[in-house]
Amino acid sequence: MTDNSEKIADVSRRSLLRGSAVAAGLGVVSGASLMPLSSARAATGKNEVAPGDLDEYYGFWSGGQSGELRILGVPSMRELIRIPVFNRCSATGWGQTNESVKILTENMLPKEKEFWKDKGGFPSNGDTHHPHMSFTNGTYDGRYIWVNDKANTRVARVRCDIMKVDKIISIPNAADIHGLRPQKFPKTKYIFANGEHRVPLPNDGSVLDDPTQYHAVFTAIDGEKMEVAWQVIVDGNLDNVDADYQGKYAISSCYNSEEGVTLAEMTANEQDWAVVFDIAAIEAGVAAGDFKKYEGDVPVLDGRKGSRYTRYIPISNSPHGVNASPDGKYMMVNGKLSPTVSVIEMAKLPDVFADKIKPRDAVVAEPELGLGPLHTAFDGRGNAYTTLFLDSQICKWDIDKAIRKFAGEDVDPIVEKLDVHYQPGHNHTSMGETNKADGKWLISLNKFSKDRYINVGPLKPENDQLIDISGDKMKLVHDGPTFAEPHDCIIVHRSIVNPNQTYDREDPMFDAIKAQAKADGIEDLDYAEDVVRDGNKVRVYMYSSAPTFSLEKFTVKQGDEVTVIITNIDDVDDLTHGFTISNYGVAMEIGPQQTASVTFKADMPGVHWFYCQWFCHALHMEMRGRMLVEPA
Ligand code: CUK
Ligand code: CUA
Repeated sequence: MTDNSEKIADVSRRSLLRGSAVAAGLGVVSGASLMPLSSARAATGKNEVAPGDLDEYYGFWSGGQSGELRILGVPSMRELIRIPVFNRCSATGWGQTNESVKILTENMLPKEKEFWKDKGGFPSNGDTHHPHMSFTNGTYDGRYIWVNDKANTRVARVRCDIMKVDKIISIPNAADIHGLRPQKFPKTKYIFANGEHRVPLPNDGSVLDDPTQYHAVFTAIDGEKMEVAWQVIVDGNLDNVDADYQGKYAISSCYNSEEGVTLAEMTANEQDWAVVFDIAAIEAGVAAGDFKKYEGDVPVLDGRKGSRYTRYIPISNSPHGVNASPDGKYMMVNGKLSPTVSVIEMAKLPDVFADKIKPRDAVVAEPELGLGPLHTAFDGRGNAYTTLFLDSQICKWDIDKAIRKFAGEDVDPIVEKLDVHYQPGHNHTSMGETNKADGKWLISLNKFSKDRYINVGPLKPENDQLIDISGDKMKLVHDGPTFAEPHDCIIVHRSIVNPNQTYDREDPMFDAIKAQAKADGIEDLDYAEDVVRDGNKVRVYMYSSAPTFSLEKFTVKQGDEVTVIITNIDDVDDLTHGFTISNYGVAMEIGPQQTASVTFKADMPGVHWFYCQWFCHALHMEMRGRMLVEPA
């Protein structure tokens, strides 16, 4: 045995002895850790996707405080691509190209424009939590993905044909969008977005340290137009939200019914609540003019207690995740500080709104599962899988038995508990938030990896674990390290997602550039090699075709505002070029058949090479040219 293998054996022995939590999983987990990885894979088998083989599912992962979205292959857990959303991306130029800056800024609120005007124009950070796909008839339809930015109160939309963001909107009146879900039925119309933190309305400084005048605001976004349709003020904080399978209701969890501002105040009450929103009643209220306007041209309705638009269902202390069961019958509200999950029967909600029964009477089960239930996923076979943050476990439970137990029968709804490593937040099953839940895979998004990987310093990766749920027993089959911090993911069958291989030259995303080129007298943007001067503005048009740019050099004057517009005329799949100007901080991606542009000030005189930074050809290194900047 070499020194190294001794060490590995040592670590394994230590994990064998690490106490009951790990020892419980001895047969699978610790046994596997003594084997080389390849045979460990072979032993479990099913998640192995051999080199060259394709995954069965697309996993869309939020990137947490990195502000992006990621695509993973499931079950291999290979990270396939990153989609920049609210972050600045050095590789693609997202946040620098004119096209991305337009998307990032065009729907900012006036007060944001004012605030950011001397600070780069827009925020370059984000905090994405909840990526969700558009639905038709209760299942994914592969058109869009929406994702929230908690850090800057925004919602973005990704076009799934090109896997790029096409719209970002700032949400007025609300503070810090957290929970986000699209309507599932009949076809996604609204995207529901929870403003988590309570602030004055309007938040313009006229009210400051008076929390009694703070409010949380629930927002419905028209997902097609990407405009706010209406908003509702509620009591308490808003946390997570889900939509039903009937197209009638949305339900948000609310913690902080105390409306406190300190931790002690916020957790004082034994009971908080879930707020149910009656979509048709709210739309009628909007039509009848029963609203006020604050920031923006948005109707804001009053949905506080006693309102006809909402009902408040009491739930034990600080509920968190909200998850609709795939049969459409139930909404699970996860207890967080309570060891329970409250099961709301959707069919009882009309009676709740008609005041025929008390809100609490819509709760038909409340199984006690363990410590720190945060989120619940489903297998489509009547089982629910709830993450237990404090216990570091997934609890599999039988929904029907939980209901029978609540009704007084002597049955145990808990089917199995599986250790995960460590402290899971969200979990998600394959197709599990649709009516096509297929019960094959479960992902546990664990907040801590601790000792699961070689030590990389004080900042450690998260640990996303893949669990096979196709059999009677849950089986942990893969550890996947991830960087900050995928709160949530969705797992979509690959038959639903069909991105293009290249851009489409007729795509409306190129209309603005085409119009500018036309105004500059350029006949064919695709074969342009022109330098157009317009005062101290210079527009440089070129095209790329491996391994050349159509201009070998261009000359500008110091102080000019230069816009470089490049069309990549290669129409081969995977033939992306790039454009970097060295020492100018300029870099962007130009995908096959894409036009991209970037604007900068030519303040530094001299010879500046531009080059292609996306490896494209045997002569990729030679794919370059010169920008000559004449001194003023
Ligand atoms: S939240 Cu993070 S673990 Cu933002 Cu959906 Cu529950
Ligand atoms: Cu073009 Cu590298």
